Amino acid sequence: MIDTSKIETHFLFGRLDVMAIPQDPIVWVTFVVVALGGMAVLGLITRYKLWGTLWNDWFTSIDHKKIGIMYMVLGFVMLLRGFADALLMRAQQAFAFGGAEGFLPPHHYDQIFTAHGVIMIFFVAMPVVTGLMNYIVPLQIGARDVAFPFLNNFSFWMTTMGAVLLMVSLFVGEFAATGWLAYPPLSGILASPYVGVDYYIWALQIAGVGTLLSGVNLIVTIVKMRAPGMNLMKMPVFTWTALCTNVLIVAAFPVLTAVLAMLTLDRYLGTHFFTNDMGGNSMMYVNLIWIWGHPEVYILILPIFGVFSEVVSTFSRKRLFGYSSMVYATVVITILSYLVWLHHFSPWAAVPA
Ligand SMILES: [Cu+2]
Repeated sequence: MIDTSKIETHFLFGRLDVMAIPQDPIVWVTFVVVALGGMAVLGLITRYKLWGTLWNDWFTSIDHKKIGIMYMVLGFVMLLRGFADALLMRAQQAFAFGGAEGFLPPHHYDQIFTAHGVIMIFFVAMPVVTGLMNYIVPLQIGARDVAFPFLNNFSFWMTTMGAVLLMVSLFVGEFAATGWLAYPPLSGILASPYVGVDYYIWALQIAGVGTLLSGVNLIVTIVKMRAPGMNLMKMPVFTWTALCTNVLIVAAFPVLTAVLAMLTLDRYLGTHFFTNDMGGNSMMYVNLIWIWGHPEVYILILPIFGVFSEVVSTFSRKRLFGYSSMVYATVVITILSYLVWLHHFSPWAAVPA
């Protein structure tokens, strides 16, 4: 039994203390640059009196096109962070070549490595794909908006808050140093006692629920709000891939929510879902996370397949070749993606595909 009372917690700050302010000059420089850049942006918004527009026409908008654009902006902003992480990793590998230590201590490198994976999947690829579906699907089916426009805005802000939480971890505390899927026992309280994995859990939990809600929203939109006469086999192929993607989201994301909740219980209350003793089994985590994780790969790629199909047929000015076999193939991928998660259990299991 893990004695969780040994872990010091403080009122309001939980496990954060003075040591939460990073001791690393790389992080200080980043903080100064981010603070100056942030103030410059806020200054420009004030200078050009854009606060009203930003709040009324964008942040609180329930228009599917504007929410779609905000999703894609979020994705591209986070791409900058993910790209910076990639540069740091590659630079470290170049400097640390042949026995040299390089400029990043191992613990810091592991955080960058983890943050890069989490950012690229959850806060770059997902927002860009979700944004694209939000923008395009109602137009393709002739609907005025999605089925639940307010929920759409709420989903966007859930995803954004997850990204904000992840960004805060850069300057307060640390991020997980566990790899992007945080396998226990490494992500358990004994191997990772500090706040990194907690940031990981809450950022993904919040963003994951946002994604689930947006999945429900788009399924209802596609099923219930098509223009009269547009039966399923007349739907544009991008809408088909969007439908399959959102079915995958609604089936897979609750598993992510549950597995993260169990990891939370293990860490906070000393339960033993994934510990190596007391009846726990860390392989259960690996199974559950990949039952979400393999479909996740298809959540990201199916809409892009749809984009390829639409773009090629549009610019070659021909009807899409083999529309119905394309649709059936997409539906079969949707089902098959639930049956093959075991291929992630090989020794090179970190390969995310
Ligand atoms: Cu896979």
